Amino acid sequence: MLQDLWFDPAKCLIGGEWVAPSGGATLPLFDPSTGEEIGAIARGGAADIDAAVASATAAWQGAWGRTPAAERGRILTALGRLVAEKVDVLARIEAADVGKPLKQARADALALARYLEFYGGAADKLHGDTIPYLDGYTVYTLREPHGVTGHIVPWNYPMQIIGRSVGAALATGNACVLKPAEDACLTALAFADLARQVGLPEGALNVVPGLGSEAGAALTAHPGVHHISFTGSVATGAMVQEAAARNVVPVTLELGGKSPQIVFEDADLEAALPFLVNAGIQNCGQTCSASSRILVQRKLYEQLAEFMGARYAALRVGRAVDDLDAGPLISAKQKGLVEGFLARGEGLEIAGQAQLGDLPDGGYYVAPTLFSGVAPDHTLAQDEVFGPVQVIIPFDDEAEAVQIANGTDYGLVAGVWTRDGARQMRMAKAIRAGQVFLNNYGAGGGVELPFGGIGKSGHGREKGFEALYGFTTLKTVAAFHG
Ligand code: TXE
Repeated sequence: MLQDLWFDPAKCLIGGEWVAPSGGATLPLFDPSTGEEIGAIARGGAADIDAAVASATAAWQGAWGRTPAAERGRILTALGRLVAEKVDVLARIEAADVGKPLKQARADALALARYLEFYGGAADKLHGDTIPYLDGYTVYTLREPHGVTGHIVPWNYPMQIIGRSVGAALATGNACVLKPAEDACLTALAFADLARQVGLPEGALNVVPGLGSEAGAALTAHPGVHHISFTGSVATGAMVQEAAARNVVPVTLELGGKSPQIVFEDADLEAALPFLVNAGIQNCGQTCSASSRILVQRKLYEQLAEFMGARYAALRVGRAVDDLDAGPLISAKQKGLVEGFLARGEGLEIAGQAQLGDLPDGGYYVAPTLFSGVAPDHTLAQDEVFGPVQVIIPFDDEAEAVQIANGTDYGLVAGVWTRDGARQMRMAKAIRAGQVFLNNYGAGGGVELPFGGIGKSGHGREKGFEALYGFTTLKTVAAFHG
């Protein structure tokens, strides 16, 4: 087992206590960098979810529900500080668990700390309105927590996604049941234990690791859960929404994308180039907002393909601890999925590809690959690969750029590179996406910036103040006093 762990990951954290899952079952834990089995995690099931929901209900109706907003904020702020102190250990745990290069894992831990700082500060600044109404009435609104919130988190950015979802839910007074991904539950458990250490009341945050089809399905179908936030695949997101619909429970879905960066011939190429490649290979391409399509105005096409191709050829891939440009993928399953896409790219021109050096045989590595001249309707230009694979697509004019950019089922984010201010404004309006970046991509991932998709990228908004609205329900109070 990993040296850095100070807890037993074969247990769940329910009601402030470490408890073995009811059947005592475990799942194997693999190091993606080597493929070696390095331990075991809890395989929680329906009975554990029942216990976690009961404990969250008691917290929401009890100590946590009575905690004033300012005090909730203080607890989250203290938790953010503790996370920041533990950045190195959290990064090492994450790197071993998900194969992320250490620097990127560290950035995730710092982002988690920043979410807690932001939502800690916001907790006592969310309020309702007074509404002018008929003579003799005073009308006001109250923003109240949903109650028990369920959080189903994927494996690609566990710490960041926990920060944006659990952070906002706790800030608004909800009690949470968190089901981390079976491939990445260690930092979720670590986080919940740190929360306990700073005095989060028992039951306010419960973590039940396990399979999606068992613990995940039990959580989404549970009648005691009042809101579900899910990040993952489109297919699973649809199942989550169906299950929640049976209990008429609201859901927030973040389901990834096929996000473009659109490069016009007047773009500042020097500024754009690092973003064009990094946004495709960060976290080995396993990023919901990865930019997997590069749309280039035809005049620049050859030059850009050459520049980007050279960057690809220089990329270094290694174990998480080697801390290079890219690590392994999360799992053998994900490696198989990405290799399937690469096979479907056979016959296409490869503008650049990283060389895999001397890597552990069992690790889940694939060579980052850039395809050029890809038709907009090709599977590589339509479907989410979730691996270090980008395509370059040429276009002639603005109208065609918009048509290609909007021509997938997804709509999460997009980047536009042009010096023409009027065109920037037109493109920002024309693109169907939850976030549009003008002359940048990702805007540094700011926790303040509302984030979410349209179309198959999902619905609802996370991050920023917007998330606080999503984790509350609005009550209107109309008082008649004559
Ligand atoms: O996703 P799943 P997987 C996409 C990406 C990737 C593909 C498959 O394209 O290649 O999904 O990844 C839980 N009820 N994204 O199989 O199944 C599961 O335990 C409730 C994009 O890992 O969606 C995990 O915690 N929960 C994405 C979470 O859902 C269930 C991030 C995600 O797993 C469940 C990850 C069920 N029936 C993958 N089945 C993004 N938007 O960033 C599974 N889960």
